[in-house]
This record gives sequence, structure tokens and C-alpha cells, in this order.
Amino acid sequence: MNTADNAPSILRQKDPEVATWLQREDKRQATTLTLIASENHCSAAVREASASRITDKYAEGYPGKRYYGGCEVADGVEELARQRAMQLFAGAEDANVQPHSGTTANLSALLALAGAGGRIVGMMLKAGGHLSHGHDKSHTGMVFQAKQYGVDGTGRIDLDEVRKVCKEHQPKVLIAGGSSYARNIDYAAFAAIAKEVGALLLADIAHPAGLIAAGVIPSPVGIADVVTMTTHKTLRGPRGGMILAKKEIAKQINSSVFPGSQGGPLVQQIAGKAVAFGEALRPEFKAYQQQVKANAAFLAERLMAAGLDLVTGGTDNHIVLVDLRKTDVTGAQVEERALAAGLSVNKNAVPGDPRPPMVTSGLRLGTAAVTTRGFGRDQIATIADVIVGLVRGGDAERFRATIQGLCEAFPLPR
Ligand code: DSN
Repeated sequence: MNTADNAPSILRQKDPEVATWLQREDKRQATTLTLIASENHCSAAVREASASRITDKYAEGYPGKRYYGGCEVADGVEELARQRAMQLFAGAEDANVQPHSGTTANLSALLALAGAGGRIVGMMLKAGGHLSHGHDKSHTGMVFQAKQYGVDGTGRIDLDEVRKVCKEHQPKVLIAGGSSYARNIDYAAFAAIAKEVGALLLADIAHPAGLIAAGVIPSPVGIADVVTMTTHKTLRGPRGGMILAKKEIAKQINSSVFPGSQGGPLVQQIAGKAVAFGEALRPEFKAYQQQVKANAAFLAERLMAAGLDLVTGGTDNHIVLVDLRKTDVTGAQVEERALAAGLSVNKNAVPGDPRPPMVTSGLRLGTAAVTTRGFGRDQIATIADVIVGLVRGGDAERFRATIQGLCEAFPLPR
């Protein structure tokens, strides 16, 4: 159990040092507004499941086929998570809920489908892609022969370029998806390109998984051969990954996760995933995701009305990527100012960014976590005005009281 929920806790008695750190994190989250697009606040039920005694259990293998005795409960939990996942993502033929993270999910899926040394094509990190889509500092850029596509002058995916790169490189796997791409992806068009060059299509929906599960934006399930995701971003579950696969490749995918890439699954995280999927199957989740999307659209509108540039000129999902190149500040500077004001954001490269990754010319914002706190238009308007003020050089301390007021009026959900 979370230390703040049941203080004085056993942890505080047994290990006050760790308890103090965790309590500081509770306080940090309570007194900060999270606008990091990949973060959210999962429920107390998810946290309870993820901290449960099943953490002690080894369960290498899959339900009904384990390498250890005493796995009947782990089997039940994992099968429940799998069934709920397939119900949530309509059209999914198989679900693997064991990946420890999104990167592990991608690595496992790519090894299954392309094989070590195989050719892959994904979106450049700077264009909005992800490290695990073939970046040269990621094992996916070392183990595979990777080529990458960028975006057009407006920041949108250029399907002609995707086709060109695929025709030249002849990949076994084409990846669609990213970590700072604010627009819907035309998965059918990607599937057509993959088919043209004889590749399989992997859709990485780590960021918009919750919006897709709720049917608020288009889904690649049933179109892509394999869909990877994380469970802790818009999906609002515990930290972890998941892979949905078409039946004919499910066996390869499962073997690539275990024993290929991982040992024992984190059954406590799988229990947390099951709880989160159960929550996501309720009608309130759809309303929540509609609000996440509406809040992002309004944030984008308000920032642009104040004269800030956005990559692609808006958003279709929960992400807003501010292009700071026409201002006199860097992403790193705004990140620091925002933190001083009580806003947790992250600097992020924009397409064609001349600055290095630890500096950048962009600011990535996301509305998933503040919408979990209950934010609507009025609160988003305030946040937008604070961000504009910070970019224009306003004193961060001046905004601190406003952000604190919002934190108190919209506390973290239990
Ligand atoms: N850390 C994730 C994100 O922020 O998008 C990607 O790995």
C-alpha cells in the first residue's frame, strides 16, 4: 500500500529512510501538476494490486504451461488480464500482458518478426518516433538493420516518404507510432505500404492506448499485424507493456517475450493491468478520454491564440508539442521555469531541431494526468496562460500560487 494512504505504515516503522522518500514523492505529485504526456495517476485499486503479495511468485511460462508449481492464482490473474485486454481492444486476437515495458514489448515483437539482423523501418526520434523504433543508441538500432522516416514541413507523417524508405530498404517490419506525435495515424495506409513491400506492420500505441481503447481516436487493432503499448500512459494502469497480435503470429510473439527476452513475469504488475483494464471497460473511462482529447485541443487552441507555434498546428490526441524556435528560450529553460512554478513538463525535440536532446527547442505537454484530477476548460485555460507567461520570461514564482490553488482544488484521486 502507498505510504500516504495508510501512514503510520509498516514501511515507516521498518525503513523510515525509504518511507520518507516515498512520502516526498506523494507530496511532489500532490503539489505539482503533471503535464508530462507519458504520465498519469493510476487508481488506488491498481496500486494495491501492484503492491500485492503475488509479487513473490515466480511464474515463468504462460497460463496452464508454467515452469513452477503453485501458479494457479497467477494463471487466473494473467488470463483475466488477457481476456479483459482483448475485450477492451476490439478485434484483438491474442494478448501478451507480460512485457515489463514498452521498449521490451517492441524489442520482443521486432525480434519475433524481423529476427536478429533483420531489416526494420520506423519514425525518427526527432520527428516524433521512439528510441525503440530503430534509433542508433537503442538496441533496436544495433540488433536490426534500421532505416527511419521523418515528417513533412508541417510535422506530419509523409506517407510518400514512408513508402520511399520502405521500397529502398525492404524491411521485414514497418513501425507506425511515436512518442511525441500529436496526430492520428492512418494505419490502413501504413498497412498498404507494408503489404506493397512484403513487410509486417507493427503499430506502437504506447501514448494513445487509452484514447484508442475508449474509441475516441482510430484503432490499428485488426489492421496492424502486431500492436504494442505501455499500460501506464493514457491507459492509466500500472507501469508495464503489452502486445496484441494476430493469431497466426501469436506463438512467435509469446516465445519472443518468454523465454526470448524476459524471465519470470511481474505477476503483481499483471494484476494491476487486469484492474486497469477492468476500469477502462467502464463507461466513465470513455467520458474521461473524451475530456483528455477535448482538453488537449483547447490547450493547443489557447497556446496558438497567444502566438506560440505548435508542431502540426494542433493535436488529435492528448499531446501538444510546442515549437519554441521562434522564441528566445530553449525547451530545457522552459522545463526548469515550469518546475519552479509547479508544472511538471518535459523538453522535447521538434522536427529539424538544431539543439541537442538535453536542450531541445520544444516542449511536450499532455493532458492525461490533469484530466484524471478533474480538469476542464477553465483550468486548461489557466495552465495555457501560465505556460505562455513562462515562455515569455515571466517569473515562475509569480505563477506558483495559481498552480498550488489548482492542486488543492483538484487533489490526486485516491
Ligand atoms: N518515456 C516515454 C515517453 O515519455 O514518451 C517513452 O519511452
